[in-house]
Amino acid sequence: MENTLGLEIIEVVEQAAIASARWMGKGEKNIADQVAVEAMRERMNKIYMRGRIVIGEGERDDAPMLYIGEEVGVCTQPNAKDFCNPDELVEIDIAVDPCEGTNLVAYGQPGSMAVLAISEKGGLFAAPDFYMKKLAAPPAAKGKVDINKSATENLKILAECLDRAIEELVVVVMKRDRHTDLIKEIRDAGARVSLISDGDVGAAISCGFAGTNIHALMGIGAAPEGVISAAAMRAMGGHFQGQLIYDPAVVKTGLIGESKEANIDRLKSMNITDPDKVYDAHELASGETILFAGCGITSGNLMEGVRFFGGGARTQSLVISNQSNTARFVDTIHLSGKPKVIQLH
Ligand code: VTB
Repeated sequence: MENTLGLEIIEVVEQAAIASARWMGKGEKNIADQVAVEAMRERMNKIYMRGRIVIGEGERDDAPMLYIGEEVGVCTQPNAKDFCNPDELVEIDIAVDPCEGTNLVAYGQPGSMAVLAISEKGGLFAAPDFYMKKLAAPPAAKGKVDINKSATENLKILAECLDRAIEELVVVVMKRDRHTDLIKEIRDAGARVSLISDGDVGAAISCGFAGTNIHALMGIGAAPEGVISAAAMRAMGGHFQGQLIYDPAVVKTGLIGESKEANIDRLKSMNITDPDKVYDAHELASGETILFAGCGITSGNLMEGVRFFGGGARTQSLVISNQSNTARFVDTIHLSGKPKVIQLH
């Protein structure tokens, strides 16, 4: 599954990023998202595959495109029998976030990306639309830091694993009221906090790469995106743990259902009987084959954003594969008309 898909999914995230980047800085987060969804779906439906969205834009009734359960790919289309042999094709599950960090795009802020993760059927955790407490850290700290431990303890472990002083560590936390105590604890422990307004997927994945100057992601973000982060971290051997947050009182901002009790019932109906379970990357992305792809919309720690030039655009993407054990940065020049001069620098 990996060979052709690995290349095609680059184009899927590139197209979403380019479409969204046209709305950068225009203060229209819904449009920036919508055009990314449309572009991602259109390119995805040209891939010779039998795909199913397991994490997407929402339930079918709320989201017309890339909704949970939507079938995507050439071989799921009504006339597929004419050119696909369904028996030969592996069914794949796909988690998408065509515009991760819609506010970032709308306000021209760094760190937004078009992202997706792919595995064989059943290989990605179909996370409910709740929140998730997350801990991401570099490969050297994998299995050593633990979301059940305090931030202070984890920072000590992280400093040891990375062979540096706590004061040298940078922890990314989303700027939210729910993180007031966490931010204080990290600062009291001696580490430095990088506050972001949105976009914790990019922050989580940045922990997997040396040289980003990000050593951990801590705090509560959205659960579905947690699965995409976990897929990337699983594929590159980084640390990722997530725990569902179903109590609206813990989140403080954002809507997660009517009450804690109603949310527990909803989880039960999804066969999640232990709502407090801590999931590691291998449980959130359990498939044998895991592929992650992301393309910068606005520039961030990992990738450049989309840059338009007369006659085209230039993008930077990242594809991570647990099969080839590669994290591949792809720099692409997209020519929309007749090429004039390709500017290399
Ligand atoms: C967003 C977004 C993140 O979580 O903040 C969201 O920026 C949920 O948090 O990247 P709020 O409801 O408090 O805004 C993410 O989407 C992903 O985890």
